[in-house]
Amino acid sequence: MSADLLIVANRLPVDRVTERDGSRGWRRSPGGLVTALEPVLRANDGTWVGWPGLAEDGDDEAYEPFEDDGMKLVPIKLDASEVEEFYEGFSNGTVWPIYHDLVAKPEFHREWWDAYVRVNRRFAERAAELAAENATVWVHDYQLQLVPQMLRELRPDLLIGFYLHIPFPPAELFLQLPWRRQLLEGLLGADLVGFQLPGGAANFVRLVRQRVGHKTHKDLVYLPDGRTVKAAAFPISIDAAGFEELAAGDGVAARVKQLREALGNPRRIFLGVDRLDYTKGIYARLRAFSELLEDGRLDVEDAVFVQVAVPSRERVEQYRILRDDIERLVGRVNGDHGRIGRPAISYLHNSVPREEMAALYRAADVMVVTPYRDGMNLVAKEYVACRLDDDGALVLSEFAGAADELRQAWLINPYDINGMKSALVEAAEADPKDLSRRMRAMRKTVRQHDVRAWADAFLAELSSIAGSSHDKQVR
Ligand code: ADQ
Repeated sequence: MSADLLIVANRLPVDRVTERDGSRGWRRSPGGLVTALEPVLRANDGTWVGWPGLAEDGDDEAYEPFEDDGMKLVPIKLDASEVEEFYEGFSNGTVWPIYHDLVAKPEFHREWWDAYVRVNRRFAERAAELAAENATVWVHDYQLQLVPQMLRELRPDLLIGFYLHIPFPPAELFLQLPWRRQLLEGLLGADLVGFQLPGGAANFVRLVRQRVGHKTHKDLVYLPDGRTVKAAAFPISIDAAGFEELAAGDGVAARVKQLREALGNPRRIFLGVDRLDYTKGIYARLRAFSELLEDGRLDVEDAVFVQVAVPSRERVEQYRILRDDIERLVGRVNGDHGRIGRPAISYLHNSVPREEMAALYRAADVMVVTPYRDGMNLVAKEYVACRLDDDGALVLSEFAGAADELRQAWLINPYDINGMKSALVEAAEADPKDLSRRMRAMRKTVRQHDVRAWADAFLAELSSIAGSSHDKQVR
């Protein structure tokens, strides 16, 4: 196998599953990244390298390269201690909280770092084996920040792009990392380092200048070996047309009606949809809603909050604590404010199929997206894409990357509970003309900047680097 385009990501676009009859199979993960990269992968006869999402199960066949629906996939094996130390540990217990403004306390363990280096090397070595001469390799996200440098050492002929899906923090936070220099040098192995927002790219370039000592000019870093690395923003998006089509389906319209009825036909449905993560601000938003009921500014007879939380990182202690806190709050609010058959908060701890998600988006009058920090937040964009009638209100945290584009949302500071409460009431009571003006503008933005445009922009920038005379010399 020899690929001209390689995608390297922590997860494969399919999950290893056990069927009812006990046989093992693969199930396509429905995420936007797969939708975005699939056409690019096909057009370039590309290959995707990633972990299938379970600790090594002894079934070696599961780790052979295979094809799924025309996509070439190469699984990488992690054993149970690597899942614990590389994935749950360094990736999600150290990097994730530091890169999200220290919303939770990061932990630093040298053995977690050792596992991170080891697993990054495994990904790099596999990519080096698979890539054709002068191929393009696109490495994704915070779990694999060392891969660009490791890969470049093994294969200097390759064109290497890296994209970070989460925020890149300011120096004050990043500098806490005992391995800060190694991480910066890891990323500098790429020709192009992509971020969600220009602020992330600027933080990175400043750190490289101050801490690694390389010369920089605007978004460029000049390395002593003559190579140039570009750092730039490529805000990710969704398959907007796909969501519109889904939302327009007959089944979805019928389901919207059922949902409203099941909720007691309230005048206003508020909706939250998130991975159950402490960065998403789920607890504070539910508290804001419950205070509105207490204050009498909302009434349980005509307002309900639907919160769908998809289980996430359940073996990490902070996530278990968060789940307990949220579920205790939901119980208390429903106990205090609900009526028989009329809970104030309708809470699901579950993953929801795509059609059901579209129905929920269409049923919701106010979408509430309140992360303390979020690289982009695709849920906000999905809601907008599904509002086919240009109605509905979006309440959106200023600290989500999406706030840069969705300026017509009710933008809030998630730390300011009173401000959030006012925005929820204003959004729920807004004049339909105002709603329609805002939603039309946001829908236009999401349609114009969809996930295809995102992938095309990144890869076009990367190949223009390949074409620049400076890099030709180096290669
Ligand atoms: P996430 O932190 O996972 O992504 P987000 O961008 O909102 O956050 O994407 C979540 C995805 O999961 C959405 O497509 C949503 O539809 C889906 N989802 C959420 N709850 C679900 C449920 N209960 N059932 C089924 N699906 C559900 C990371 C970064 C983000 C960045 C993305 C993409 O943290 O900031 O936007 O990557 O780069």
